[in-house]
Amino acid sequence: MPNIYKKLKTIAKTRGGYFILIDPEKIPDNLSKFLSHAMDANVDAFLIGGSTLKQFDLNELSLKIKKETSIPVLIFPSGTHQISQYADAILYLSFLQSHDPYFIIGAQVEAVPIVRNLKLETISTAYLLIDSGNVSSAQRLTNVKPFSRNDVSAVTNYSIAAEILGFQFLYLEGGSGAKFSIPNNIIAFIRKEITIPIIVGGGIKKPEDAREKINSGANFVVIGNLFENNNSYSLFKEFAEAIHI
Ligand code: 1GP
Repeated sequence: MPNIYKKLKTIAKTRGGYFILIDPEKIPDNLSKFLSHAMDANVDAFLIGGSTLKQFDLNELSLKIKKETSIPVLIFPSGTHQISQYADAILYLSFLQSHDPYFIIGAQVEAVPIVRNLKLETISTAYLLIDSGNVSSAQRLTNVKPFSRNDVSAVTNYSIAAEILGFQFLYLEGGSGAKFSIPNNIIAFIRKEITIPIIVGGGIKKPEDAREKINSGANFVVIGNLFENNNSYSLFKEFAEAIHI
């Protein structure tokens, strides 16, 4: 059984990492072509999942990715209904700033029998939502109030708490389709305080934005929305060149 966490940690130690998010509600029309371009661009992992309560067949999507690529598949769940035995691992998210215990520990307890039964690798991930100019689906689904873009100290304190509590990864989320990406100064500030890998996603629209996130201290950058709405496959490689530094 490959240990995806170890593999990602090694990447985090050596260079920037590149994740593509595939929302099962918005699967690209020509998925095979999409996957082959992702392979050519050396994408480090696919995140699959979406901020919806709908039940999707993640098995079919995971199997297709596994059949056509050698890129690891990480589940990025919006709830316990989004788990597939064919994925390589699941980002075991805890929405730390929520005031509803369900999103901090409730769903995670609910998921235990499922992940144990499937023997799915889990990567504990503290998930923090930062205001990025519009109401994200994550916010709509959970009612969580995002951190203000100026509240560097609150986001940093939550990030430090996440590391102290033993989370393996930190995910700084602007929300899919965000107007603005996570501010570079927040990433840089947190980077000085914690050592666990930092994933940054939401609203990244240009390769140079992605590079700035890596230069500020992010270890992994997630691109979702942009590729759903863009058939320019050359962008896959342009992002790779910007991120794999
Ligand atoms: C969303 O961070 C991811 O959860 C990716 O965001 O779709 O805006 O790229 P985008």
